[in-house]
Amino acid sequence: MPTTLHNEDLIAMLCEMIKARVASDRLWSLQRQGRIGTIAPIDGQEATTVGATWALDPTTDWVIPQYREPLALGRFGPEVLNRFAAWALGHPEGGHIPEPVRVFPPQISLATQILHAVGLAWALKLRGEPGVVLVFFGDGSTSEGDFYEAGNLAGVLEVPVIFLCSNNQWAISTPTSKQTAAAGFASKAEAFGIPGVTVDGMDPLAVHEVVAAARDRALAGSGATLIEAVNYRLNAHTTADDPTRYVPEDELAEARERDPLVTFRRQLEARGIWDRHHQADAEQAAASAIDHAWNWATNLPLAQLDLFDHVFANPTPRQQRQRAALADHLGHESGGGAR
Ligand SMILES: Cc1ncc(C[n+]2csc(CCOP(=O)(O)OP(=O)(O)O)c2C)c(N)n1
Ligand SMILES: [Mg+2]
Repeated sequence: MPTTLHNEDLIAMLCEMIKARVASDRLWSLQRQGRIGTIAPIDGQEATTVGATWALDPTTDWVIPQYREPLALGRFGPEVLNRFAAWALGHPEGGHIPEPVRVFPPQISLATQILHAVGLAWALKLRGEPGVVLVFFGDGSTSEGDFYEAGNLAGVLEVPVIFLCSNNQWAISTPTSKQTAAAGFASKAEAFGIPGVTVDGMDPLAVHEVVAAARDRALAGSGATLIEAVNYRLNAHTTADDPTRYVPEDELAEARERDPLVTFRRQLEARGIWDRHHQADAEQAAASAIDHAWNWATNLPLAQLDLFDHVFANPTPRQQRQRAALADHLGHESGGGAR
């Protein structure tokens, strides 16, 4: 797995960042049309996600996202975007992990995925399998107990995990200044006995470099690293949020100047490997990718009754009602409860 990036890698990275932004905008508009539920845009966090995943090997490494990153995980295969569209539709297929795609489903329950990452990395270590686990989480998630439990266990076990805190400066309306009194989120690594690194999360090449180093360290058997990628949430928290009520206008304007889609594009133009034709082609390809994902998701067969199996031994009254409604919808006889 080369850690040196060639021109074709840089082009592929910018294409993926553009795809993420276009897909994010499309899902936003689908939500406004009432066709999907709440969605969390990725604007401003594309460089962090893409830079990090380009340092990984999709054939051996694993990614455990929070709820924004699946828009920018094309490095691990187009299936990730397809399944994200299904997830946005509330289709159970959105939670499936088809082999061999090594990406977990989106996680909304803050910080729980950090524990899953340590467990998975521990399994890789016990089985002697190659690969590392990279887990994304937000600045707000670092206030959860799960973050500390996971970090502590990873430090003790020396497992091959990379903790990537995508610090977009906000946890809904809570700014980082009210999230922690520590000198940055990377400093929390000290309590776990692992290295902590802060990086410019608006620069995909800088993120790539620190994740590649953390991966080398993990593969050498030296254990975990905590990376804080400092970026900025350029859009609302979710489609249910109104950031104009709390994000300072001047701060947002300053962050927009550092929009990674603009700055990285300029870098590639300066290298002579990108121009407006490439840009138009990339935007067209991005629109096709989200069209395809949406078509795939909307053409999936309806959920079946086994959706309710293996949830609770004794289904709740609400689950029984939902199961009966689905059975009715599917034209089946309702079993009305546990099977
Ligand atoms: C355990 C838990 N508590 C609270 C929430 C409600 N909640 C959803 S998103 C969010 C803010 C998360 O902020 P951060 O971790 O910084 O991620 P970001 O949305 O900024 O990417 C909160 C509090 C939740 N989803 N899970
Ligand atoms: Mg945040």
